Amino acid sequence: MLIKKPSDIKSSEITDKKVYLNRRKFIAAATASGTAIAAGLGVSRWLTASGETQSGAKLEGVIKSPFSTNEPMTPYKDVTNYNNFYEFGTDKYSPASMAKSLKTRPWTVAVEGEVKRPKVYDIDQLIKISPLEERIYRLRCVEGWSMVIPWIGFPLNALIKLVEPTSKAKYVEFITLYDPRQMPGQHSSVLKWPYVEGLRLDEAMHPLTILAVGLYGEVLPNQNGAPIRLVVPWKYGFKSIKSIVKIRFVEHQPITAWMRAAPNEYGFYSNVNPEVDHPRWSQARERRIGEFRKRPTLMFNGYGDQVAHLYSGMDLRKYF
Ligand SMILES: Nc1nc2c(c(=O)[nH]1)N[C@H]1C(S)=C(S)[C@@H](COP(=O)(O)O)O[C@H]1N2
Ligand SMILES: [Mo]
Repeated sequence: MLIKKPSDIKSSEITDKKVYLNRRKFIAAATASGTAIAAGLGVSRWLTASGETQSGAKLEGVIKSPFSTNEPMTPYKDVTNYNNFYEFGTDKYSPASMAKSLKTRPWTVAVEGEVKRPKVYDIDQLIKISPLEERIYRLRCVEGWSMVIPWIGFPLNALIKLVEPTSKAKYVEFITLYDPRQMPGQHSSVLKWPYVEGLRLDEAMHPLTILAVGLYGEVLPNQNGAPIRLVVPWKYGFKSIKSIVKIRFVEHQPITAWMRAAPNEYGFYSNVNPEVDHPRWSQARERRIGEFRKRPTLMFNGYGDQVAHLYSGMDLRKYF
């Protein structure tokens, strides 16, 4: 099985987070108030005395998933400081600081459209519909880099079963918060806002598709898409839409933010495929963050055994 036994975990993976947090503690200790707070509380709580719902709070009772990879995880500091989140700027380093001001409570997710039980879920209610699982997945960005991230979340299909799609529901559309006062990148016209993504209903129902609410044992940092984001590990990273406020079941294929911006470069499916290049660069290889030498990109990002059947008979050059 793919479940990681404690003996399989490299000590570098275990120490990385501690070392990083100690460094953060050290920085905080430079300010008077930081010192007092850092002294009394556990590493993941000291930043956020206000409790469970804040980024950095520890998530309890998380079960390990058999769908996890046993590859070494990307260091916490890279996962949380090298981000694509255009609502907070187009460079990789700005979301870590710019997204601090995003208010993730109160937060609701409206589930609507072609479903028998449409509902506006409060985020704290939504998190409880299914047991939280740790899923260590590869994430392959269309730009040519990749990471291995220990997400915490639950299968999207748990939510889909609750709302009961009608026979007309063929696709699922996901929509990010639109609030330019909180998301200054939305003043720029680099994309048409809000960010929109979509999946075919069978892709959305696939057991690998999750809604993530945490990573590395903690509530999701804002820059990673708090309070709730999609993770579809066999597709390019941009399909994994962040900070979702609406999930809509529809009859027709949604037009996603990236298709709208550059339809010849970003298709609806966007399955990781080393044989179909991006018009402006090859997708044959990738750089795993933290590694020097490039490695070959795997078909469906290495999840082919689980997902290839979804696309049997489809021309993946046409449906890219
Ligand atoms: N709303 C929104 N979601 C988004 C993006 C974005 O700019 N806005 N960037 C996407 C891209 S290109 C990638 S690679 C992943 C990055 O996720 P991470 O920063 O948690 O690694 O988020 C995706 N989700
Ligand atoms: Mo990406």
